[in-house]
Amino acid sequence: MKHRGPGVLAIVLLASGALFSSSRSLVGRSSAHDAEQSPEDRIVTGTIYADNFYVFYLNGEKIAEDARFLPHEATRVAFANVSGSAVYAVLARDNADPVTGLEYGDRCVGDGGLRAVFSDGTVTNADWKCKTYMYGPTNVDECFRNSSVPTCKGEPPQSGCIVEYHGYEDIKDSWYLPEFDDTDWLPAREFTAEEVGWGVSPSLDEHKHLGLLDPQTVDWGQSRFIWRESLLYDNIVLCRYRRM
Ligand SMILES: [Ca+2]
Ligand SMILES: [Ca+2]
Repeated sequence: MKHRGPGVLAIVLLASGALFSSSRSLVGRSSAHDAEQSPEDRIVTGTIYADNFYVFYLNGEKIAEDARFLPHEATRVAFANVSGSAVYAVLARDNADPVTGLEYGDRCVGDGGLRAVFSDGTVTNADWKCKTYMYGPTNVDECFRNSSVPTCKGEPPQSGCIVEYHGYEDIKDSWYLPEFDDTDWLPAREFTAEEVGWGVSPSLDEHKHLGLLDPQTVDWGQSRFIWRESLLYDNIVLCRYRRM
C-alpha cells in the first residue's frame, strides 16, 4: 500500500555530489595503500530500501537519507571505503504518527521494513543489531475497537492510543558512532518479502530526478529484510552492523 507521509522531502547526498565534499572524500587522498586499491575497492556503492524512510551513517558520518518519505522505493548510496572495521548504522522509520502510532488519518497501523546491499559484501541480515526507539500503539484493543489484528479501520480510534519512546534522547548523538556500546541491543529479525509486502512497483516517472529506483530492478544479493520484532508496532528502529 502507498503510505503517504507528512511530506518530508530529503536529498540523496550522493546524487548532489556532496560525497566528494565530505571528510571522507577521495579527492586529495594519496597513499601507497590507496594506489594498490582498485576504484571499486575505494568506493563502496550500495542500495537501500526502507518503508518508509531511512538515514544512513558509516563510522559515525552521515552518508545519505531517503529521498522521500514513501515505501516501495530504493535509493543508491556511495561512500569512500575505510580500511579495517566499519560500523554501518541505519535509522529506519515507518510512517507512524508520533502521538497515536497510526497513519492514514489515524485509521491504519502501518508496517516497516529495511533492506540494504553494499559492494563490499555487507548486507542486511540477522547479524545486524537493532533497538526500537518508538513503539505503539501498545493498547491496540482500545485503540482499535472490535479488531484483533488491525491494519486499517474505517473510522479513527474511539479512545486514545499509547505510544512508547525508548530512551532515544540519551543516545541520539552517539548511537551511530563506531565506539557506541550496543551490547544490549537485540539481533535484527529477518522477514520475508511476503511479510513486508514486497512486490509493489513505485510510480517513479515524475521523480527520476531524485534518483529513485524500482526495487524490483535491484540485485539484492544475499540481503534480507530486517526490522525489530514487529513490522507493525516497532515504528522507529535503530540498526547497527560492524564490518570486521
Ligand atoms: Ca510504512
Ligand atoms: Ca507501524
